[in-house]
Amino acid sequence: MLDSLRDGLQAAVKKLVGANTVDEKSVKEFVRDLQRALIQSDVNVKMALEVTERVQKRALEEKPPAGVTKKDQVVSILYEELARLLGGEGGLQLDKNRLNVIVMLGVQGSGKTTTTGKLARLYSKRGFRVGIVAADTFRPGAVAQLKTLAEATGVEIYSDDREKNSVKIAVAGKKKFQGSKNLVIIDTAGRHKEEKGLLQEMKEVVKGVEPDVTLLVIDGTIGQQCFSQAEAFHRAAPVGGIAITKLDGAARGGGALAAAAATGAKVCFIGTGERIDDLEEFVPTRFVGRLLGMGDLKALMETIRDAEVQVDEKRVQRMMSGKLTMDDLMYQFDQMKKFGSLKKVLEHIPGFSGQVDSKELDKAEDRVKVYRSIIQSMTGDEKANPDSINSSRLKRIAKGSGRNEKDIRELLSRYKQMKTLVKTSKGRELRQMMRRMGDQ
Ligand SMILES: Nc1nc2c(ncn2[C@@H]2O[C@H](COP(=O)(O)OP(=O)(O)OP(=O)(O)O)[C@@H](O)[C@H]2O)c(=O)[nH]1
Ligand SMILES: [Mg+2]
Repeated sequence: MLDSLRDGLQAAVKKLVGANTVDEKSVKEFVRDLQRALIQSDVNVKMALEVTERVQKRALEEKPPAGVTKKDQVVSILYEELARLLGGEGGLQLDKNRLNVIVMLGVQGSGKTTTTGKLARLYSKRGFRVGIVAADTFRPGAVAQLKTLAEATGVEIYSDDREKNSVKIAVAGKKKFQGSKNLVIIDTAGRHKEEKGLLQEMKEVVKGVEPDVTLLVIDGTIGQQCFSQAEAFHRAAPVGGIAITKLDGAARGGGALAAAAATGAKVCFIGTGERIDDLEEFVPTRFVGRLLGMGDLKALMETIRDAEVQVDEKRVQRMMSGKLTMDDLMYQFDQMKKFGSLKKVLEHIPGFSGQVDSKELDKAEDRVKVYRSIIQSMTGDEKANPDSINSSRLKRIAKGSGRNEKDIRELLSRYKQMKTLVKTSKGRELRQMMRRMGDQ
């Protein structure tokens, strides 16, 4: 999907990551590469410049959060800005407890009928009772095409071969499914004797059925022309959402997506192939993540934010006074885990520098699980004063936690190590250490 854009962006990232240092020169070069990749994908020139200027400004001005390298930060800025360019999160807000009506709009061949079938499949899988309505009375074969799709998805279809008025069919279809279904999708005509007639018919269908969503279907291969097409439809009937089809291999897909988002209407779905399952809800962060060969950006961003370890000042003060409890130790382990999971995420991302031995991390996490269960079996007094744990207490804790005594001795020795570290370190060093604990 969107191969050329993906290749262009990935090449730019690779070059940045391969550079010795990230300085003004390499950032500017990175930004030029990005511009080229976006424009080649038919992203409107003005938009491409705007987004890359923001990337450049932020890359030069913002400091990376603790534990994140400059390169990683610049790449994550790119993710954020691209996702922002592509608008908010897609999908539709539907309520299973009532009848939801979707009317499909779009010019001929854009993919309305196919997308109707795909949506029927998607929402049936999610437990909706779906009915589809064949309100395209213009194109011969339209009803048969939809019937085949209805069969493939196992949803009920309403059609009326004798009725030539599409508004009447749409209204009758909605009425028929009222009560028995909770989602009705109405497929309309894309062809008409004249364009004005098509827009007029749409207006009437929308007026007649009062849909919850008018979903405009646009062929993604037209690139940035999406913008004017969406605007023309929006004037005729307010567009509630956009589905962009044929993004599989569409060289101009990047432009189509950006232009559609620029109309202010939400891109809800993207079609990525001719098969019935080739439809997905459009989630810009996830999409951009995939473009760059990584997972969901949002998840990554959250992990990065989580990993910006906040040093708990009260805790530092107490520990400085020589009082170190088992809870403090657990707190440290938890901080380590945050860093660990961040590194694990980063590790899967080409271009990110996380050189992590994930087996080691897993092992460390397993140990922390063991320690946690041991600490849970301690009394309040034992947790506050671990030095009071003698051999009979040790036996009791082992029994209570289901762990062996060796594990408990190991935990106690980690506690002692930590205590020695705290004793010998100064306040500033301790804060540093708490921040960096897992970063080794
Ligand atoms: N590759 C690819 N082809 C698609 C996609 N969506 C639709 N198509 C194809 O595009 C062609 C037109 O799709 P239709 O669903 O018939 O379009 P329509 O908007 O209903 O067309 P009219 O009924 O004539 O207005 C078909 O050959 C579909 O298989 C997609 O996401 N990817
Ligand atoms: Mg059709």
